[in-house]
Amino acid sequence: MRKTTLNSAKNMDFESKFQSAALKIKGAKKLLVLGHLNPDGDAIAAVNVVSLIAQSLNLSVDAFCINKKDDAYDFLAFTGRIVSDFSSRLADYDVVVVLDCGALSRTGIEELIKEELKKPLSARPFFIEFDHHPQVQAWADLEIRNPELSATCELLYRFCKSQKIKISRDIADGILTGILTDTNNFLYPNTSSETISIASQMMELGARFGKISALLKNNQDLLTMKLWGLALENLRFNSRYGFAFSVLTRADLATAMMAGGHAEALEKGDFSQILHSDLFGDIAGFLSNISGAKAVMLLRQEGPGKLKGGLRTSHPEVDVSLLARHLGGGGHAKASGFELVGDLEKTEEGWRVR
Ligand SMILES: [Mn+2]
Repeated sequence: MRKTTLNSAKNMDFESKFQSAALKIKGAKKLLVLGHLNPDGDAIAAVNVVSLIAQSLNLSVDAFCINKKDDAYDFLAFTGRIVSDFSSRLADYDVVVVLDCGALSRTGIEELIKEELKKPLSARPFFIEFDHHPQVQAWADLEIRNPELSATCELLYRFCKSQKIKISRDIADGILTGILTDTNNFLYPNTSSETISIASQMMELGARFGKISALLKNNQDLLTMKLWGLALENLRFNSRYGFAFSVLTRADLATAMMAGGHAEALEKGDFSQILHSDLFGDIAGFLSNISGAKAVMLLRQEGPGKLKGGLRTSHPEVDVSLLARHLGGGGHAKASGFELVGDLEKTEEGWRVR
């Protein structure tokens, strides 16, 4: 009973935020849309979805994602117009929509945004954030965040529904791409029955499931593949507790950076390419599907003396957030995380934290 009341209050909250966002976007003279740096499918697709909505409203719209790769996601209608750097001035826009970024730093233009935010609202753009990552800091003028959703594109679907925005075939392709990317074709425990129902609605609207899911499978870069390989190599399984775990050491991260052609960043000790990505969550999500595993933990060396752990389960009766909270972290029943002080060490008996 209590849960229902809370949920409906929450939904009302989202409804009014969706309405404010729609009003701001519709009233924009010049709109800027951006996704996170080194964009994945959800980021590119979300930028597509919002830009296509703006286009259908005859708004002037620019879009960028820093370090966007040239040929990736070209099957989405607006991708060709998303540029890979930002060379204009934020002050030229009256509304800026930030998508799938988690932390402000993932926009790649954190300093520029912070400068704008110092000005009074009347003298700068209005910032709207749509995201499904846990909150790092509150900064946007309008923050629409729901960490319970599989993808930012799932949030945008709800935005379209709520504001009666027509979902064209191109927009449907975008929404489906975001969902398929962030659930790894429905393999991760962030997939809900609602996620699958949205995906099927997108197919009814003409979204190309076969094409998109095949393209996503073939769209993995070397860094990603290498990191997955190392996580699988280090994977151990405790059959007594049904507990699977893996680790990624600093050396592992460096190996993946090298394989991915990021030697230059590596030399500077800059691991942001990996640390500011969704890769760890993706890997932990996948590992939670191991047969017989009630829960899985992925521990990574974030920096010297600093470890981060991700916990996932696809078991209906297991709540990994209890363990996360015990370790000083937090999250949801199916996906949570924590931080530890320490370094990973390989011993004869296995991995240790020292
Ligand atoms: Mn995402």
